[in-house]
Amino acid sequence: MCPRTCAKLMAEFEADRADRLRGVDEGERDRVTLAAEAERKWTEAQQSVTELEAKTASLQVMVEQLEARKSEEERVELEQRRAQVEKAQDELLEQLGLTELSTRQLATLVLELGRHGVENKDDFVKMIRVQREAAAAEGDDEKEVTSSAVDEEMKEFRKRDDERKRETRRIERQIEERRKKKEQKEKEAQEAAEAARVAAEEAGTPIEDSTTTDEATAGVEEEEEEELVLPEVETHPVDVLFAKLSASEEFAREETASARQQYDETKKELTTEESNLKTARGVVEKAYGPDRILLAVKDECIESTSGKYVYKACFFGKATQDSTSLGTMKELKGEVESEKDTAELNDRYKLRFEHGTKCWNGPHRSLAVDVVCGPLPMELYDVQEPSTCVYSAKLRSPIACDAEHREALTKLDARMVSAVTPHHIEVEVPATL
Ligand code: MAN
Repeated sequence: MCPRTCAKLMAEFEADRADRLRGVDEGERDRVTLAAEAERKWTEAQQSVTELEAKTASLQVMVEQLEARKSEEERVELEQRRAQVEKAQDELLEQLGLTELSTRQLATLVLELGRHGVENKDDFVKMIRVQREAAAAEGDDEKEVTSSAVDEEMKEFRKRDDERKRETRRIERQIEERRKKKEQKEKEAQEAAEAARVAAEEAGTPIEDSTTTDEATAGVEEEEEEELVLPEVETHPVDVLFAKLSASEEFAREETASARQQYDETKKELTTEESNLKTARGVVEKAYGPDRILLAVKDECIESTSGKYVYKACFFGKATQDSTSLGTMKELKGEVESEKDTAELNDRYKLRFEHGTKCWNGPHRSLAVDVVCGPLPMELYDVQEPSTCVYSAKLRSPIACDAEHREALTKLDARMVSAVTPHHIEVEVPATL
């Protein structure tokens, strides 16, 4: 019996109950907002999947077409390159004078090359010439060996090269003269400075040592002279011919390059969109509970400082204790479980984070979060570690404020109210409500 405290207890119970119901009311209102947000996101995600499916399908077709075009262009390029190389080879053979040689002479030439190799391009041309002369001697008419194009080229080249060598020697001599002249001037300047120093010393006004020779040489003025440049060495005519052959081997068509580029770019775009589609499908394939309510908060993270740690849990993401992983959120299976007849209203929504960093000598860390009905903002609280590396926490969120919650709450509330009416004053108010 509580004749004196009954009224007070009753008042407290009523205040507490009113508070609680207010929280539930607000939570329910916030849940309506969240449900609308979830619906919006759901429609958006579905649209996104539809769009991406269409986009990837058309990209797929484009990629196939572009691949076919690329192959065709590459085939044409190869064909044209072969023709170019052949043409360049023919020209080269012609210019080197190899076309006039018999198979036997050509074979001899190959053997010669195999046996001795060639030191330089001049030797190469010489070896060819030997064979050409042999070919002429074999002929009945003992005709003169006509010069090949490269022979002619080389004659001119040699003339120019001799001139270049003479010019090089001339300039090198000039450079040497200039160097000597400069040395001489420097020497004279040093001697003059030294003489001045001695004279000053004798006159009793010595000049400080450091201001003598160095400054004297620095004082030697460079005369304005034209720059001496050695003539450039010209590329050997045979090298020029071979360079043409190499260029033909590099032959590339712009059309082929552009077809290749278009194919590569489209293929890359397809890969990107396929990955976007995968992500979008991942969104619509998940379970989000009644009204798909959890989609509204997908990727949101809630933090809580407890003891010396900061705990963080992200919907459909990871949970951490500072930088230590407490696991990844387990996908919900179908609808969120609802245990209708339980008095533990607040435990109906459970989120599990599993397979976090392994505990020393223990399990992989995990966190179980019970979602409790309450208004926004969401709050993570009551973080505990009931056994080593096994964590639990509560999350206040409108998510749990659904119709079933209201129904169960009403029933429980009716029971509680009748339990604490004045004619049953000996009944204790349960701590849970
Ligand atoms: C860290 C934290 C603790 C945990 C120990 C186990 O200190 O993750 O919560 O109990 O490791 O070694």
